[in-house]
Amino acid sequence: MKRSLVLFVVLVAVLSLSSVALAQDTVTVGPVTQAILDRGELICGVNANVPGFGVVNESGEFQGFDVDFCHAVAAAVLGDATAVAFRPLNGSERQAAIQGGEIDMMSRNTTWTLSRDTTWGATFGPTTFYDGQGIGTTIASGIQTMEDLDQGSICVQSGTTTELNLTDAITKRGLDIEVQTYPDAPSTWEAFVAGRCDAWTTDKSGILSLHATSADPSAYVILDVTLSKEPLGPLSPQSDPQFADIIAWTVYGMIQAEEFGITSQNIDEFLGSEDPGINRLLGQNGEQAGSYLGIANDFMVTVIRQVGNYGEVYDRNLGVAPFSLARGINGLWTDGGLLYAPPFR
Ligand SMILES: N[C@@H](CCC(=O)N[C@@H](CS)C(=O)NCC(=O)O)C(=O)O
Repeated sequence: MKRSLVLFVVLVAVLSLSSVALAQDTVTVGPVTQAILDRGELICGVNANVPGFGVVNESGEFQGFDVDFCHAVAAAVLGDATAVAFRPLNGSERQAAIQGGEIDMMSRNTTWTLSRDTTWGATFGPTTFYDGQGIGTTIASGIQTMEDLDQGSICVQSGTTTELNLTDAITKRGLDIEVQTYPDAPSTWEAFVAGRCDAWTTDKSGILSLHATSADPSAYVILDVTLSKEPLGPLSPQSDPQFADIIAWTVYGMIQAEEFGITSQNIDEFLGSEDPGINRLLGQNGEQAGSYLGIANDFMVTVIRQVGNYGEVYDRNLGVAPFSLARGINGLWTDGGLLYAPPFR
C-alpha cells in the first residue's frame, strides 16, 4: 500500500515534469527564424521615400514608424534592435521580395487585402497603422471635391491598392479623369508638383508625409474624402508560422506596453512588479511569455527597452513636426481608438 502510494507520487511528478517540458518543446523554430538566427541579422523590406514611415536620413540610415517595427522584431529574435539589414522596395517590388524569400519580413505601408493575403505567399501581421486613401492637390487649384477633378487628371503610383481604388472611385462616380501612373513615390510626387496632374492620390499618411516635407507645405491640401480603408502593417513569408507569431506578439506587446504605461524610460520600475498581467507581458516572476514563441522569455523587456512601446514609436516618428499627426483611430481602444492587443496568457 505504502509502496504503491510512493509509486503514484513519483508517477505524478514525472508526468507533470514531462508536461512542462512538452509545453516548451512544442515550439519548433521555423525556417525564417532559423535563418535570422544563423545570419545574426533580420532582413527587412521597407520604404525609402516616405518620411515619417520609412526614409533614408542624412546619415544614410533608414528611419521611420515602419522601420521601427523591423528594429522591434530584431530585438525580439536576436536581442539586438540594430541587427537589421534594410531592403528598400517600391510598390511593385513587394510581392516578388516576399515570395522569393529575399526578405524575412516587410514593414512598408502595405495594405492588408484578401488577394495579397492569399496570392503573395505571405502572412499579414497586426495592423500597425489604420489609414485611408486620400487626394492631395494645391490650394491654388481651387479643387475641393473629387468631382471637381472631372475632365482633369490625377497622378498615382503603380503596383498599389491606390491605383485599384482610384479606378473604382472614378467608375462609381461616373467621372472622366485622366489617370497617370508612375513607378514610385518620388516620380509620382514630382509629376504632380511639375503640374502634369491636377491632383495626386495615395494613403493619407503618404500624402501628409510628402506635403509636410515639401518646399512649401502651406501650398497643399488633402481633400475631405476617404476613398478606401488601408490597414497597414508588417508581413512575413507564409512558410513560417512561428516567425509570423513572433511579429504579431511583438506588435501586440508594444501596444500592451503602452496600455500598461511601460516605456523605454521607466521599464526598470516594472521589473519585480506585483501585477501578474505585467509579469506575463514581460516574462517575469516565472510567467511564460517568449517561451511560447520559442524566443527569450523576457523578449518584451528587450523590445521595450531598445525600441519602446507603440506610443513612443508613433510619437517620435509621426507625433513630431513637420507631421504632428494626431493618433485618431490609431489610439488605444481605451482612448476610443482601434488598437487592442489580445491577452498575454
Ligand atoms: N498602402 C498602399 C500604397 C502603398 C505605397 O506604395 N504608397 C506609395 C505612395 S506614398 C509609396 O509608399 N511609395 C514609395 C515608393 O514606392 O518608393 C499599398 O499597400 O499598395
